[in-house]
Amino acid sequence: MTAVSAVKAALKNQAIETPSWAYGNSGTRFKVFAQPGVPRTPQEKIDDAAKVHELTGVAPAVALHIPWDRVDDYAALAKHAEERGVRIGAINANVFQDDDYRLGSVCHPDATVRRKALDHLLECVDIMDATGSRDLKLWFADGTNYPGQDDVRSRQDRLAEALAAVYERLGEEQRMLLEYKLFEPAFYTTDVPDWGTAYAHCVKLGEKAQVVVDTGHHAPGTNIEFIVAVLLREGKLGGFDFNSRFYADDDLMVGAADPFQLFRIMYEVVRGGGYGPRTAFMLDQCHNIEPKIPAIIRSVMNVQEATAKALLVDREALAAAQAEGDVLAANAVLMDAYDTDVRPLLAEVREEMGLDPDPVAAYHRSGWAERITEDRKDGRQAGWGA
Ligand code: LRH
Ligand code: MN
Ligand code: MN
Repeated sequence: MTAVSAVKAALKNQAIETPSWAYGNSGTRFKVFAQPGVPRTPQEKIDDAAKVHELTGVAPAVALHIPWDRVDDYAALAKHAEERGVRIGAINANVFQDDDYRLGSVCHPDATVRRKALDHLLECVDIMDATGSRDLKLWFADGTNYPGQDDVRSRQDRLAEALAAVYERLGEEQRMLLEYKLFEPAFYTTDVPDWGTAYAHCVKLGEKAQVVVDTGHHAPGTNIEFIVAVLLREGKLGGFDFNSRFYADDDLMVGAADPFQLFRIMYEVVRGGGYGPRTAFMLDQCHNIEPKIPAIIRSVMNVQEATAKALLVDREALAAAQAEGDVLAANAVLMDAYDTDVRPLLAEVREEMGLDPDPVAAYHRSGWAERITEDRKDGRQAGWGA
């Protein structure tokens, strides 16, 4: 039986990274619903992220998206974060929001566009240097819409060339996290559609290149925990973009659609030795209709709950049942952990960390929502893509 004290210690050390873009306005392609108090600047996004960390104790980093979080002085931005008790997490490159990228970015048939995209990726590494960020997260919207539109294999060559140039530029402690996505915005081929493609590129590049699993980027029914197990076994799991999906890349709160899947993923993480700082546990979500900060707090708590359950799995009993080929007993061990109500345990963990046992209630009592609504009345609210 896993000692509860060890489980608690592991939970106290958890680090979940929140995304700057989740604090800004977002929507679907049909409508962006503006919310009061939304940050106007990257600094204000960091302030909100710091509030989430203050209340949960386990969200010490905030991921940036460039150019959405473009500032003149990145070292000053990192200092702003540090002064508020958080640090800059992954730098997310953005080579998908420019007219030049209609036919792709690093896979584009025109070398001039490819160069422009590569320059942006290299600029992101400069930003990592300035902010102390460890991870460069690369997601490419590249792909084609129609059979014959472009040569699929040549596009892989162009991709490999760009990735190699970025890899070369990475510092000793820096990593490149390559994110895959089944489809969207490209509808016929996507240049990095699955973990196999991402893995193949990362293996060629070397140790500093790792795969990132966005939980919303798979076909329905995909066994994501299996992918996690395999990537960990190969030393190639760099991290997660956590969110929930019902249909496609819905970007809903992690653990909302399928908490059991999240538990299964976290179990493989724990089982495979991936529970630690080498795995970046990031959220990648958009809160279109619900209040953003409470939704992010809730998401952090959902990851904590899945993690607690994963840590509670009686691994000895599980191994014994598996060795005996006792299918039902083995399954029961896993389900016992999943069915445990870990909320009292997490409340205790928070109290031991000097936190309110109920971070959402603490947020509502804090007056932060009223304060930002008042303070941020003037100016342009940051939005997805702004
Ligand atoms: C792409 C994606 C990727 C982007 C983010 C905004 O769908 O998951 O991680 O950077 O959304
Ligand atoms: Mn993502
Ligand atoms: Mn996505």
